[in-house]
Amino acid sequence: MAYSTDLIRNVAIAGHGGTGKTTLLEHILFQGGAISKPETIESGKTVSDYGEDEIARKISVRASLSHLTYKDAKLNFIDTPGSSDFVGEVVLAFRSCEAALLLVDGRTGVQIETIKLWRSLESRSKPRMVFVSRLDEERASFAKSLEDVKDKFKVAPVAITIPMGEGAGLKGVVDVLKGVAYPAPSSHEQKEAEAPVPADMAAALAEYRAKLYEAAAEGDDELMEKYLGSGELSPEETLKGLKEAFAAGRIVPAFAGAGLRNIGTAALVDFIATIGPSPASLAPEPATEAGASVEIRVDPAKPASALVFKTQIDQFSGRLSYVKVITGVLAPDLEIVNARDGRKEKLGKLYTLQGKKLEEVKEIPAGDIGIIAKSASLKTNDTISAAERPLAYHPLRLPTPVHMIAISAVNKKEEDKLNENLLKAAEEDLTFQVRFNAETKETVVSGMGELQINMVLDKIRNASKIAAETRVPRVAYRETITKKASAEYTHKKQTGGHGQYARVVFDVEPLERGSGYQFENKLFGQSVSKGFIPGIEKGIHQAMEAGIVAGYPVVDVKTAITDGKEHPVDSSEMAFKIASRGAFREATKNANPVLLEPVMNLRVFVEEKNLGDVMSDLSGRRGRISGQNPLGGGIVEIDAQVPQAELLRYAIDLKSMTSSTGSFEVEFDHYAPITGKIAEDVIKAAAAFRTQEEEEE
Ligand SMILES: Nc1nc2c(ncn2[C@@H]2O[C@H](COP(=O)(O)OP(=O)(O)OP(=O)(O)O)[C@@H](O)[C@H]2O)c(=O)[nH]1
Ligand SMILES: [Mg+2]
Repeated sequence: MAYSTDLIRNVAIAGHGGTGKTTLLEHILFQGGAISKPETIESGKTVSDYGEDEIARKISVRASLSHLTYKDAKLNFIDTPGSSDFVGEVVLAFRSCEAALLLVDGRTGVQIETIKLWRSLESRSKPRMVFVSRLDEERASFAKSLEDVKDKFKVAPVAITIPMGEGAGLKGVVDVLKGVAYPAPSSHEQKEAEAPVPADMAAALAEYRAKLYEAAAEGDDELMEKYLGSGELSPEETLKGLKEAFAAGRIVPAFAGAGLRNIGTAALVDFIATIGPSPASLAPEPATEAGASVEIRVDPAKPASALVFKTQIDQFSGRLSYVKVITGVLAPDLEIVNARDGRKEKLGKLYTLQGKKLEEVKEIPAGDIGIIAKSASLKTNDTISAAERPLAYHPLRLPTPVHMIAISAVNKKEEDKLNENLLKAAEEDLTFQVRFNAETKETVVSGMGELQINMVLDKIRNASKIAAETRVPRVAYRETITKKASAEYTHKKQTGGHGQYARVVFDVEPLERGSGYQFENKLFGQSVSKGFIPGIEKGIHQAMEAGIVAGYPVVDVKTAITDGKEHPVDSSEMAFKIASRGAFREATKNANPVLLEPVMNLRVFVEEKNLGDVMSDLSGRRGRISGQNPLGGGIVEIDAQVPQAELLRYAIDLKSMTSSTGSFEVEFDHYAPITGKIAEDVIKAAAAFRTQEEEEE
C-alpha cells in the first residue's frame, strides 16, 4: 500500500538512558496493531533492541526503525539509545524525523542527556513532545516532572493526557483532548480501550482542558478572541490550533503513562497521527544544486531525491542503506544518480524495517523512510536523485569523537583483517573513526566514549575472532628550536678507490608556530654545485624527521646554507645528504631545542553540583580555564585549554567524577613548549619506546 505524504509521521524517540523508550515503543507498536504480542527488555525480544549486544546489556546501542499504520496514516519510529556514547544514532534520528518524543522518567524528572538532546532539537527547530514515563513506579509524579520540564526548558508543557493515580495506584490516563479515559489494561498484553472519564477525574480534566484551549488559541488571533469570548473552542478549532502551534514548536505536548503496563499508548498514537506534523508541513531541506544553495520542500510531485542517513552492515541481510525520501517517489528499477561521485545505478527491491525484519515495499514516497538493500556504492550522507536532477542534501551534523584508543592485532598477520573490520564499523557509525597516525605510527580508533569503542571492538572480536590489543595512544609530540645558531659539518671518508666528501655550513632559526619547514640558499659563487642542493634538502628532511631531543619530528625551523665545499671527484648527492644531516643536528642542538606538546580546546558540560570537582581536576591537568557559563537546566559549560597528554583518559575520568552525567567536546588548538620534569619524562618514555621497538625488530 502506498501512503500519501501528508499522512506520514516520522518520530524520533529519545531521552536519557533507561527512561523506558524501547519499552514504550514496543507497546506503541502493539497498541497500533503492528505486532501481536509486546515483549520486554527482560525477555530480550523487543522489536527495537534486537542486536546481540543490546540484548546482552539490556540497553539500546543503535537507532532502529519500526512503523505502524493507524487509520490511513503511516507512523515511522526511530528508537534511539540514551547513553551519550551513542549520540551519533540520535543525530541521524533527529535528522530524518519531523518530530521528537522525549521521555522523562516520572521518578527523576529531566536528566542531563535529555537536556542536551533538547538543546540540539531546539537548534534544529524540531517540534518536541514529552512523555512522562514509568508512572507506575514508586515516587513517580507527573505534575512534578512537568514542573521540572518548565523549569529547565523555560516552556510550558501542554498535557494531552494526564494520569489517573500514580505509582502503585496508577489506574490509567485521561485523554484531555478527546475527553475520554483509558483505564489500565489488566495486563500489558492487553490493548487500551476508551471508557468514560470517572467522576473523580472531572475537575482535573476541566483544569487541564482550559490550559489546552489556551495553548490551541495561542498564536492564532481569531481563535484567541473566540476563546476569550466564550471560554471554549470547538474540537475542530482545537485541533487546528494545536497542529499549527506544535509544528511551529510553540507548544510542547506532554503525555503520561507507563510503557511496561501499556498505559498511555493509545492517546499518544492518536495524537501523533492526527496532530503530528506531516513531512511536507515543515521547513524545507537545505541542499546544494549545481554549486548553488537551494531549499527543497518535501514534495511527492517532484523528481525523486533522498538522503542516506544510516548504513547498516548486517551479517544476514547484508548492506542496508536507510533513506529519507525528500521529493518524488523511489521505486524499483528507477535510475538514480549519486551526487557524491556522479555514479548511476538502478534501484533494486525496496524495503521498510520492523526492527530487524525487512518488509518489501512497492515504493517509498516523499516524506517516508525506507531501506535500499545491497547497494554496495551507497554511503551515509549520500544524496541519490532521479538521474536528470542531481543535488546534494547537507550531511548529518555529527559531533567530533572525544575518546581515542590505539589498537593493533595480537597476531601481526591479522593486522589487515582487523583494519578492514574497523573500517566497516566506521562506515556504520560515523562517530567511530579509524586513522593511522603517521607521527606516532599507531592505528588509532576514536569515538564518543569508552563504552561505544568497547562495544565496537567486542562486536568485531565476536564476529571475526581477531584478537586485538588496545593501549592509551601516544601523544604526537614535536620538537623545535628557540634561538638562532650555526654549525659546520664535513663528511669525509677515504675507502678503497672513490672517497666521499662534502662540507656544509648551516644557520638555523626558529619560525612562527605552524610555518613548518623553510630552506634558503645563501651560497655565494659556486662553492657547492646546484645539483647537490636537492641532496642537501633531503638531508635536512631526514634530520627533521629524526628529531633532536626525543626523536619527535622537528617543526618550524628555517635552515639556510651559508657556505660549503665540494671535491671534484669524491662529492656526491649521498655525501651532501650525510653532511647536511650532521650540520642540521649540530646547529639545532646549539639552538636551545624544546619539546612541543599538542594543546586542546576543551568544552565540558557538567551539572552545577559537580562544577567544583571538575574545575579542580582540570587545574590538576595543567588546564587553563577561559570561561564558565550556565546554560540553564542546571548545566554549566566550562571552557579550557588543556594539554592532550592530560586528556587521554578524560572520557573515562569525567564519567566517574560526575556519575556519568558530564560530557565534553575537544579539538586540537595549538602546539606549546614543555620544559622541566614534564619534558624529562617525555624524553625518558620516548627512549624506552625506541629500545622496545628495536628489540622487537
Ligand atoms: N515499572 C516500569 N518499568 C519500566 C517501564 N518502562 C521501562 N521500564 C524498565 O526500565 C528499564 C529500561 O527500559 P528501556 O525500555 O530499555 O529504556 P530505554 O530508555 O530504551 O533505555 P536505553 O535505550 O538504554 O537508553 C527496563 O528494565 C524496563 O523493563 C515502565 O513503564 N514501568
Ligand atoms: Mg532503548
